[in-house]
Amino acid sequence: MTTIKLTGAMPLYEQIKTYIVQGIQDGRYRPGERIPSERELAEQLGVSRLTVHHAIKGLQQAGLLVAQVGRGTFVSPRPLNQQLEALTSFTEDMRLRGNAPSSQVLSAKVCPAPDDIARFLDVRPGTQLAVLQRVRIADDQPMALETSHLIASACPGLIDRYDFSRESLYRVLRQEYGLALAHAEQTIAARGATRDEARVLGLKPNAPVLHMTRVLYTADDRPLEYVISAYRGDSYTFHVVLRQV
Ligand code: 16G
Repeated sequence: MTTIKLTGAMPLYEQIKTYIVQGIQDGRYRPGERIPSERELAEQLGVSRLTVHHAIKGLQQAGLLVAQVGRGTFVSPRPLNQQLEALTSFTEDMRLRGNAPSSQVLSAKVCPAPDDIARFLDVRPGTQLAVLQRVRIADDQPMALETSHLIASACPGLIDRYDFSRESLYRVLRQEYGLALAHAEQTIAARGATRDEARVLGLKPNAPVLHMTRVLYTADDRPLEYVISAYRGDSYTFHVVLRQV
C-alpha cells in the first residue's frame, strides 16, 4: 500500500490530494469505484476529517472524484481529458483515462541553460539543467513530444539514475527527491506540427498540435521544471472549470 509522506512543506490537504491521485494512478482506487469514506481516510492517515474533506472537495472540483448523495465518493468513471485544475503528470492523466502510459526517450543529458529557458526558471544563463526529451505514448499511440528542463542541482543524478522510458518524472521528483510539487503555470496554443514532431507523432507535417509550455513550482515558490510540448491536436482535449467571480 502507498504510504503518505508528510513532508511539512506542502499543506496537509494537498498531500492528501496527492495520496488519492496516486491511489488512482497505481490502481488502488479504480475508475467508477468508491473510495474510503472521509472518516476512514482520516483514521488511516492520522489527520482530521475536515482536512480530508477539503482534499476530496478539491478533487471533486477538478473532476477526478464524484460525490453520490447517500452512497459516498467515487473515482470518476473515465475522465477523458486533462483536468487543468489538478497538477497531474502525463502518467497520471493516462491512467485516469484508462490508458497505459509509456515513453520513448529521445535524449537525456545535462547542459547549460540558454538565456530564454534560464529566464523561465529564474536562474542565471549557463546554470546546469537536466534536459529530457520524450515521446509520450498512450497504449501504443504517440500522444506528445515533450522536452523537460529541470534545475540539475535540485535533483542531482536524475538523468543517470532513472530510466524515464518506464519511470514517471513526477513520481521520481516527489518520492525519490522528496520535492513538494505545488503548482504550475501552463500555456496552450494551436500551431502546425514541425517536420520532426510530425514524424515522431505519426502525423502529416503541419497537422494541428497543441503547443504547451509549463513552469512547475515547488512549495517554496521556486521554479523547478520548464517544459515545452506538442500534443496531437486530434486526440487531446482540455477541461477547465470556470467560476463566476
Ligand atoms: C505532463 C506535463 C509535463 C510533465 C509531465 C511529467 C503537461 C503539458 N505537461 O506531461 O510538464 O513533465 O507531465 O510526466 O501537462 P511523468 O510524471 O509521467 O513523467
